[in-house]
Amino acid sequence: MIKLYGFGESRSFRCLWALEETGLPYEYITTKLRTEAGDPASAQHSDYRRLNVQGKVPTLLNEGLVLTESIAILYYIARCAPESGLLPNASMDVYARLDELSSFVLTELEQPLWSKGKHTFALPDEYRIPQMMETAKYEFQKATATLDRILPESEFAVADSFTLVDILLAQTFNWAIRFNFAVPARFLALRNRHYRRPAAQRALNLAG
Ligand SMILES: N[C@@H](CCC(=O)N[C@@H](CS)C(=O)NCC(=O)O)C(=O)O
Repeated sequence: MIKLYGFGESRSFRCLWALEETGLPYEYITTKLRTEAGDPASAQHSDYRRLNVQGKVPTLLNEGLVLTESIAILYYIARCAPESGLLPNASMDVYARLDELSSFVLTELEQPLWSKGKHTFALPDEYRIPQMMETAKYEFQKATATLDRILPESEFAVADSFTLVDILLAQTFNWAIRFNFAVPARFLALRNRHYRRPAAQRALNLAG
């Protein structure tokens, strides 16, 4: 059975939500961030770091397979449950668009959010640059303005149905809200629309 190690509404939430969308059987293991390595539930514990060298979440295990990148885990879950439509049965062009948007989320949209996280709590004190916050706000504003131009004004990002890129977009805007970034009304609505899905609500309950 699939095991997913995760923490709260961090990037692991993408994967937890996807599992809930599919109905696949799985076990969710809360893995605490920023706790002492001696805590057996800590992402810094030596047992966990044997699975995930960086001591980060998420990690997915399934029958000897170990995956430690949220996007790879999302695609894997989607491929384990083709009937979920998280990866739609669609044309090459639709797939290419889905890949492009996934890449945009990871390389453009979430980077300023992660910059804020790194320079607020994740990096050692001596490597934090307070001025980074203004840069992060500027970069996020640029990324959302771009997305506003490239994302169609439809219910779903691609293929007229809910896919993994909708999870990625909604979870990333949720992250932006939690980190007090200025999220345009259109993307607040996107986040709210997709978070109303029963699978998202179940995942929120599990994530705690
Ligand atoms: N590229 C990885 C990044 C994973 C990552 O950085 N996870 C964060 C939580 S969102 C983490 O575990 N950070 C460790 C910490 O903050 O101590 C992915 O997308 O899965």
